[in-house]
Amino acid sequence: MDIDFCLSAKIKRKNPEHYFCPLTAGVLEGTVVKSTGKYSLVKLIDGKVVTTSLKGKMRLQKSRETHVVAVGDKVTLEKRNDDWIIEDILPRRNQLNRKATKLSRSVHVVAANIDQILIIASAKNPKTPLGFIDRVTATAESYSIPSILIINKIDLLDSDEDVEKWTNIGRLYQDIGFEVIPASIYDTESMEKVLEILRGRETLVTGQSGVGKSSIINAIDPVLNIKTSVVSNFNEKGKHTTTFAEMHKLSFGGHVIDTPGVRSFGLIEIDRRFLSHYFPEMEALLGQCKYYDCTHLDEPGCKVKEMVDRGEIAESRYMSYLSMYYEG
Ligand SMILES: Nc1nc2c(ncn2[C@@H]2O[C@H](COP(=O)(O)OP(=O)(O)OP(=O)(O)O)[C@@H](O)[C@H]2O)c(=O)[nH]1
Ligand SMILES: [Zn+2]
Repeated sequence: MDIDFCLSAKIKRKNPEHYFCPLTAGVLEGTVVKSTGKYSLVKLIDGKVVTTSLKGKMRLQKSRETHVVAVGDKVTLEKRNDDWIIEDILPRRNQLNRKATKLSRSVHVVAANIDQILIIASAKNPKTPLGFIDRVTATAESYSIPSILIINKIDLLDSDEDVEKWTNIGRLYQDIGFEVIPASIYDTESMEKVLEILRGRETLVTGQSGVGKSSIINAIDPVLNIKTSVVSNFNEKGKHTTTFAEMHKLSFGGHVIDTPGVRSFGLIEIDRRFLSHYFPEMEALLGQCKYYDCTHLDEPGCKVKEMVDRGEIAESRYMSYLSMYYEG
């Protein structure tokens, strides 16, 4: 520990009258790498991972959140006897929420302090619905977090028709402004592209079960050896192997946060009146509809609908917009 760390911990402590130096008081900083609710795994600055529990009063705070501590959180810790206690959560740069259950208003913080979201879609076995991609990109946009789309398993595309279909899907998202990488774990070049995107950054990886999240991370950084699951040929749903979000350190710099099969990802904080702001191609038309508060559903003089009718905005994107609008 150096003197800078001592100073930063002093400044970050909430009560000025309680300033003290962690070098003497035994307070340490760490990053939450896994949280199962009551207990969290925290990586200390020296790389050691310790099991921690929350200080009693912290468990009662922020009642809308089912887990007070999230993966990616920077925390201060104290060792009492043999137990590590999380004293405080340092202010978050950002946080990603999702509904705790489909109907509930309480939120589960999936991760905090992230630089980007890697959306892994699969071209086949299982085929990712575009609605899933749109839901994640809209959520990411609402938090101003960049998202990158990986279209995985392109090695499985065995007809010209399917190849063309996915090429067009890739182009659609590229034209909107997203970075798109067609990929396969058997194609080194695509894996190298993904590696460069991950290098030195804090990345949340999301995608439905079986799309190849763990396989891609393992292909890029074999040291990690994340558990992979075998996709059933019958229902294309894939076995669920990941339960809690977990942060993994990449040997070439940066971290990935592996998320459990995401059911109702995000959207809880999005006011549906602003939903079109999170579809960049619709946001670009802001102010061009006849009514300033146009919902783009069926108002006359709606520029968004006009562009959908003219094929300038993809029908699939508009359908996703409608489905999120009515759901939210
Ligand atoms: N053909 C092909 N198979 C792949 C590719 N990527 C992954 N797979 C296979 O797809 C299956 C599922 O991969 P996983 O990496 O376990 O998928 P996951 O997204 O981590 O799944 P969960 O842990 O359930 O969320 C495994 O049998 C992989 O071998 C790919 O690019 N091409
Ligand atoms: Zn409109």
